[in-house]
Amino acid sequence: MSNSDRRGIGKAAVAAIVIIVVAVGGVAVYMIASNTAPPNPSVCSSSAGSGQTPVQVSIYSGSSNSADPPGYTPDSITLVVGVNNTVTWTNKDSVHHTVTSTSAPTGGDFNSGNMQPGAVCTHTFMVPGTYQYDCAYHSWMVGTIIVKASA
Ligand SMILES: [Cu+2]
Repeated sequence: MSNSDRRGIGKAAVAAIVIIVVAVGGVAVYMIASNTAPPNPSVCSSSAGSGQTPVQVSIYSGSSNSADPPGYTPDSITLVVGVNNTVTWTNKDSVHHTVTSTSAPTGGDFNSGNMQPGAVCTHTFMVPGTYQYDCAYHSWMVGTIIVKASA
């Protein structure tokens, strides 16, 4: 093999490495951008309302699949202020999700921010009304909460 042949192989190898680095970097940037951009600050807390056991909502395994909606179970719940007005969502899926209100009574908007796999978000609802929420990453994930004033 001549010296000029060796130089040609070296340039091809460098070009291949550059292409691989750019491709991998592009995928990494896309994954970060699509997974870590929640729209609002998180309202999650770790504590329930006074003496309450939170109502449990599961973000089940496979909820990121658009063929397996609605992504939350139960997807519709009714709460009464002072009785059971605290909800805990648990991300049991293998990808990131959010719990983000799309429709809420005035002052009632809520957002979990990014929830990584295994993450838990607890929120206490104080404003009566009807709430709709979705996942900021998966538009087919939708849930409804009805909050009633204390009796
Ligand atoms: Cu999601």
